[in-house]
Amino acid sequence: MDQIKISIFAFLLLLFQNCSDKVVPPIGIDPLPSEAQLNYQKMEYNGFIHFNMNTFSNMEWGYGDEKPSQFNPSALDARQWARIMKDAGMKGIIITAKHHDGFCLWPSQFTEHSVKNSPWQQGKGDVLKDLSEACKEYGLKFGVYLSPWDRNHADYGKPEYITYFRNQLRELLTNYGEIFEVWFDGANGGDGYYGGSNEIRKVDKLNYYDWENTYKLVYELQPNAIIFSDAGPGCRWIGNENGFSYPTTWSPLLKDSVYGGMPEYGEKYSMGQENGTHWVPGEADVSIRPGWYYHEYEDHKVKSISELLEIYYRSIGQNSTLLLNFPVDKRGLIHENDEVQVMKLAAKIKEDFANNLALSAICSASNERGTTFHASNITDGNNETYWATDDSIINASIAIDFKNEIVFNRIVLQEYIRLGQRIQKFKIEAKRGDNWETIADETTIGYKRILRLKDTKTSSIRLTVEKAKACPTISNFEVFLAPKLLIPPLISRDRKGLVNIMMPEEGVKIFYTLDGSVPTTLSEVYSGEILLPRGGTIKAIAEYDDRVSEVAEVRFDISSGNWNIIGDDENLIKAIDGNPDTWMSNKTTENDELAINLNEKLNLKGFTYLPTQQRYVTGFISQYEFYTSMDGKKWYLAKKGEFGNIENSPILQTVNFDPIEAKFIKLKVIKTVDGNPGSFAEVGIITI
Ligand code: FUL
Repeated sequence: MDQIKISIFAFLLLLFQNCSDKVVPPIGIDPLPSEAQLNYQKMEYNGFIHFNMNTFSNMEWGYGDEKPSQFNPSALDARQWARIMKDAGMKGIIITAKHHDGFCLWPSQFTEHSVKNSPWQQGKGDVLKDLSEACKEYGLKFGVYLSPWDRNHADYGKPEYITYFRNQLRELLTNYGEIFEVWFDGANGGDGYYGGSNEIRKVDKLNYYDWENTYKLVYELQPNAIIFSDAGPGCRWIGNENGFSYPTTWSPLLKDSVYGGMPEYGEKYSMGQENGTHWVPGEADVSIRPGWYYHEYEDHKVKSISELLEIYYRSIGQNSTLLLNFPVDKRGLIHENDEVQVMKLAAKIKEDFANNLALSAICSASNERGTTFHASNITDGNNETYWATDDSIINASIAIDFKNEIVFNRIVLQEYIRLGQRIQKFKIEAKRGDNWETIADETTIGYKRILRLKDTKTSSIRLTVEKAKACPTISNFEVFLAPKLLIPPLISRDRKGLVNIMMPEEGVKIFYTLDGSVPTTLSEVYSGEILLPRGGTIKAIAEYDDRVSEVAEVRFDISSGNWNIIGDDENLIKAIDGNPDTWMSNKTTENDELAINLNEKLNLKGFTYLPTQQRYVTGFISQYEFYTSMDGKKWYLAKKGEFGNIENSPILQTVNFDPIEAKFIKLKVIKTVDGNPGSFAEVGIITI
């Protein structure tokens, strides 16, 4: 009888162990995300809007002495912003309710420095109301940027300002429905108007704002809001304004060592820490143009599809959310150029992730935690199910077997972050014949990691976790073959006349012509050896797998290889080095000119001038005189004139004149837009 009892007991114990094995999930590894943070990370891609007084004062950081009368958009339409962002695939929008200059886009009852005293809608308008309603209509979440620094307010730097700041916060978080993110910028203190004091005010960034109590207010009014700052607590700045996070990016942060605006943040903390104490995921912010605010002179500088795609893969693909900024223009609209580019990105993302090759594959793992956390959870399209191993098993592999050989170049991985970010090191192998070949050696995964790999043919892919804080938990494993990005190739030429054609992606072929005809796949293949020192027209296409790009066309004149600049400043050469990203300017506006010895007699028909292309503009030449000479002593005025719209459109300026023979040229600055010495990125001649 006892025997039977023991057997029944043993049987029940076994049954219990088996059952518990099936249902007991791994325990979470601290720090863990909150529900609100999980929802926020799932949003992945959001839009930022910088639109405020700076849009009208043409500044990036207004001083604070601007007048409400300056704010007057002619055709503001927040529904256009929401439509574009929705179509682009974004999930939420954050707007600069108040930037450092202190002007408020809503009719705050605590200041006169707001839309209520502007001509826009006779002072009856409220941009936040318009946008929050548009967001609702388009199914987007809504967030606000409220600058802690206020260069307009008389009390900035004193305790009274904190009350003002919180009063404003209360208005924003009470009157516009649900707010998903509250953005507190790290730029704090400096010179400003401050109610007419016009002085420098420094604050103790660590203590002045008493952030803990401000956060309390936010959570009291909007319990699910994510608070952004360098130190979180909801999400953190990624440490640069390029939109790039890091191949190793941790969501945990040593939060208590960080405060907003600390100088060493970018280098020391922005990538998160393996031993971080709080869950504060990274948010990568970047503008679609060089500036955060609209400047007509950047209409030609909207980021290209290759730049935007790079940002996408280096932010969302590296365990952070992406916040892409649109500088809304003076009309109150997202500019046409910006819309075109962001929609190109949307189309490319769709194309890259169109067909998940892992969906019909068979998964197997070196270890599975009971039967609940089995291998095929990683390909079931459900992020709430995941593969996990037994607690004691950290080094484990999971393989995906395709029925036939496939070709792929992207892998998407996701950890089940509800249980913490665990993986510290992993590798990916592809099966070639009977061997496994390592194709990637990486560190973190986190919420999402996207690997861009070479086109690889295989019948099976294996992920091996080599180091983790605890047993791995992986919810998603996707495999794609992203088509090559086929944009018109970028053509440039150096001083010596050597043409460079950039391949947008490895494996893409470039075909070109020099006789003016349209290139086809039967034209010459570019291999890096085209010399055009005497000029010519080059047309090129990119090709991959029988698909071709649009044609790129560039016309070059005589290159500057034999020229000398007159003068001994070593920077002068930057004006003729063939690189539009380098530039020079003279030290003063006195005798502000650039003279060049062409070292041969040429029949000149005109000249070209490109001002600096740097983000911070200076010395755009608006009035010039152009001289020629045969001996460098006697100069003849070939042309004088204006670069009419250079302030707004600093692109290559081309000037033609009646042909004249010359060995020397001189471009003399008569006037620049800002009164600074002229900036010369490139000067060229026209002979053809
Ligand atoms: C920075 C600000 O100073 C910029 O003007 C911009 O708002 C950017 C998003 O954050 O720190």
